[in-house]
Amino acid sequence: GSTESFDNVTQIPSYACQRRTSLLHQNKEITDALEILALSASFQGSEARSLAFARSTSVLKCLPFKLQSLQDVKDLPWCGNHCKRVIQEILEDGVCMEVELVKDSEQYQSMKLLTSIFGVGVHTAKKWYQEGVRSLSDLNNNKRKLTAEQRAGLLHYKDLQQHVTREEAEWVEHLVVRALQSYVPDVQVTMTGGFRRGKEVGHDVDFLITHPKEEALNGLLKKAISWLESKGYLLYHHVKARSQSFSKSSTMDGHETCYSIVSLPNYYKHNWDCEAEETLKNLDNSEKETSHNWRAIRVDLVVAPYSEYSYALLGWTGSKHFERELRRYSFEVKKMSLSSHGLFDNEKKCLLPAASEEEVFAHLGLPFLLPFDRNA
Ligand code: TTP
Ligand code: MN
Ligand code: MN
Ligand code: MN
Repeated sequence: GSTESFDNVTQIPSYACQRRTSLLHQNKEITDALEILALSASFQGSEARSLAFARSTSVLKCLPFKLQSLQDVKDLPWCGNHCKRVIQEILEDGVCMEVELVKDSEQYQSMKLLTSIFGVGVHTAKKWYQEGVRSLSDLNNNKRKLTAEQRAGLLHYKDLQQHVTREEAEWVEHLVVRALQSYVPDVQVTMTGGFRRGKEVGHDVDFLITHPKEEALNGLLKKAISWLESKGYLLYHHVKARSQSFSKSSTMDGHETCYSIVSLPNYYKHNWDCEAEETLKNLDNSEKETSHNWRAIRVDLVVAPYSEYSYALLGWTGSKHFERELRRYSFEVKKMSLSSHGLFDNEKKCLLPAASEEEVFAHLGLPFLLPFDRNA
């Protein structure tokens, strides 16, 4: 890199929430490699190692130039010897042997496969791997006890592996808004997660639901779910009730949440503005009877009271690493505890209300970052 770039590097702040990280950057080969090592470490239960790789990956994602030599990373935060070894190998040989070995290993491949099933986390995948499970057919053949979520995950595995496009996400938004508005016409619905950060595809679609009057939200999620179910749109759902007993310092989220799988009819593309049910009536029978004229999409619905909305919006927009860093910064630098419910000042012993995401950043003394710049 040039001298100019080098000067930039020394100014890169340590916490990801202090930096702009857009979706596009110039060192994807290297960050892909480091992300594999982070994932592999988490598969092995080494959370600290996984976090270290995640932090170096995130720093490289905000570099404004393509790395040319190890000199370029000399003064980068979180870029330790292991990370430097990986970078050097990729700069010299185009690949890193350690990463290639991980990718080829049976444990990494099986863990990646198993954790890609909806409802299967690292803990469960590890247990199954130790019991000899290597493939999806191993799971189906075995008389293993699966949760309802995991059964749905396996049933719709192929569909859920495909990316959700923005067009599909917008169709789901239209559907979710219709379901909610049939009970509360002025309900507020916002698409959060990766799509709000500008991603063109996602693994699911996330929505945050709120209303200035708290009573309007009572029972709304359950009613919207029944609406979707009665029209045949719900393939699976699981509701986590609102819990008010969340600890101020924990990252646990107590909002009422619905984790679901929605069926997206294939004909939606030709009939964007039509009511889907009307369209269904007009299809000829041969079209109706094709075995798979819909596809499964993962959808998360979160309900937040208006007073907590800014915190919920910030918390559900991500990225996951950005959220982790924002909480770490709040705690370590500001002595405050951040969650998707609020911000608690541990020294003044008080909650800090916020009417917008901008106000949350201001409470934390951080320059405001647009969702597009939170792709840490
Ligand atoms: P995801 O939907 O898992 O991820 P994503 O939308 O960033 O990416 P993808 O395209 O793969 O779907 O999570 C969305 C955000 O919600 C993420 O920042 C983490 C956050 N979140 C939870 O997932 N669970 C929680 O309990 C809380 C509080 C936040
Ligand atoms: Mn998402
Ligand atoms: Mn994801
Ligand atoms: Mn999600």
